[in-house]
Parts: sequence; structure tokens; C-alpha cells
Amino acid sequence: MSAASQDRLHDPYPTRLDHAIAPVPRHEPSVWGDAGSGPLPSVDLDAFAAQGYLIRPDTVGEDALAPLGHELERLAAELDADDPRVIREPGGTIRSIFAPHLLSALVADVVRLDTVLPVARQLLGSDVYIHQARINLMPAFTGTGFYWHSDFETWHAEDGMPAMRAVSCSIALTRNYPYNGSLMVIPGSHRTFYPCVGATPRDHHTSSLVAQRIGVPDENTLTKAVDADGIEQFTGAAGSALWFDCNLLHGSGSNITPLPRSNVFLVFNSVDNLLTAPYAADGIRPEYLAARATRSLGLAAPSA
Ligand code: 6CS
Ligand code: FE
Repeated sequence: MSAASQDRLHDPYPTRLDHAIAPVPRHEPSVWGDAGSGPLPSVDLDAFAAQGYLIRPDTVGEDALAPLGHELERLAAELDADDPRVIREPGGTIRSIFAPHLLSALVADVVRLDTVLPVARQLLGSDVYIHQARINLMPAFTGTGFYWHSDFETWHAEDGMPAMRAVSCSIALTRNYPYNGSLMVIPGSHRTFYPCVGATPRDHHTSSLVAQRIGVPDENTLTKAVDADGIEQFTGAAGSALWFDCNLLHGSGSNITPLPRSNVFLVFNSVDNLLTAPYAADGIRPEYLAARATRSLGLAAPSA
């Protein structure tokens, strides 16, 4: 389907426009389930609804971290140099590997952990599937960051994701320090959609995954959001997870320290929020960026 099939006049979250428009208050709830529908107590659900994120320590156990680290190295070594799922830093080191859950049984097991899948189902209040997964490597000395953005802005504009009913789970595979490129978020920013100016370039993902310039909020918007809500940073031990709403403004700095930072990013989408035609792009993105051949993940694996 082309973008033409999306009726842009009735787009609930207009973006990639030729002129600036006012921010749009979020139409949907941030939390769709309740305390009885999963492992998160009310206090965590309330915090996620208010802040747009939640840090959960011990999401992946110590015993699984070293094997996952070795799996990362295996994938990096085995994937062809020109495999499109491998995104490289300008200097050539690997920055991201997409769809690792389809390349590695160990990563697929993480998706189904009872500390992961039930949390996604509870936050989204439905069966879920993986919209996108990636391993982000922030190599020592040369890791470059991600400018401020809302993932939903991209997933709506370029992947045709209708509503804000998706959640990301970033699991630290190495310790995340304040100074080695850890994720920064603007608390509460998930409650507002910030339309962006600038049409989506053709094959935008071939550049946006290294440096995103289209589909990012302007400096005035970012200044106001930070003045209102500040900035928090996701730091913590390997194995901890940052759950964040699809529309939360986030970004990360570069890593010039000797301490590499790698995370597994799992993006869960509700089965009631399947992708449609892009709202503001001319073609659909590859399956490894935006899953369309999907099936529900069902329930978590029995805890091992
Ligand atoms: O384009 C995307 O889907 C990806 N881009 C960024 C910068 N974060 C979200 C997502 O992984
Ligand atoms: Fe992002």
C-alpha cells in the first residue's frame, strides 16, 4: 500500500509536514492493563503512566549475560559485511544488529522470559508481537549516540503504526554508566505528540539509523519539554531493563570512554495495533525494521 491510501486529513498524529503545527495531546492511555493482569504492581503502573518509563533490575539473570555477550560477538562475526540488518558507525564498527531474535535462539528466549513477555502484555493490555528488535552496541571510544526523538513518530509516519500502543524494553548487556552513552529520557514527554517538519526522504532508514535529522523535534520544543520535565538517564547493572513508552522522547550521547555499552532492544506492539500504510512516507520499510508478517507471542515460557 502506498502512503496515498492513508487519509492524511484524518491522521490523528500528523507529522513530516511542510510547516510547524501545535503539539497534539496523546489520544490513548499509556497503560492498557491493570495490576491484576501481570507482574507489575499498581505503583509501577502508575509510575509508567505518569513518567512514560520504568526501570526493572534483574530482568535477565547473571547466568544468561555472558552467553548473550558471546552471541553478540557471533552474530557480528557471522553476518555478511553488507547485510542490511547490520548498521555501522561512520568508522565501520557495528552500531546495531536488527532482528536478533530471528537470528539467535538465546535472544528469542529473552523475549519469552517471565520478566519480559508478561510485562509487555500487561502494559499493552493484549496479546503482543515483536514490531522490531535490535542489539545496540555503543563501542568503546567510537560509539555515536542517537539524537532526541520519539520512536512512535517514526513508526507512525514510516511504518503506519496507528496508535500509541507499543512499548520498548531496553535490556542492558553491559553496565550502563552516565558517561558511556546511556539512554536519556524526558519524563512525561510521552503524553504529547510533537509533529515534525520535513518530508520523509526516500529510503530514509538508510540514513536515519545512523543519524536521524528528519522526524526529530525542533530545539524550541526540546527546550520547553526539558524545562518542564527535566532529563533522566538509564543507568544500571547489566541485566536491568528500561521499559519505555513508544512516544517517550529519548536520545543518547556518544561513548568516548573505554567502557562499551550494549543493549538488547525489544519493541512490543499490541496485536490490536497492527501496521497499516505509512502515514507520511512513500513506501514501507523492510520487515526487519517493521514486522508485518506477524503472529502473537501468546503467553510467556514457563520459567526455567
Ligand atoms: O527507525 C526506527 O525504527 C529506529 N530509530 C530510532 C532512532 N529509534 C527507534 C527505532 O529503533
Ligand atoms: Fe529510539
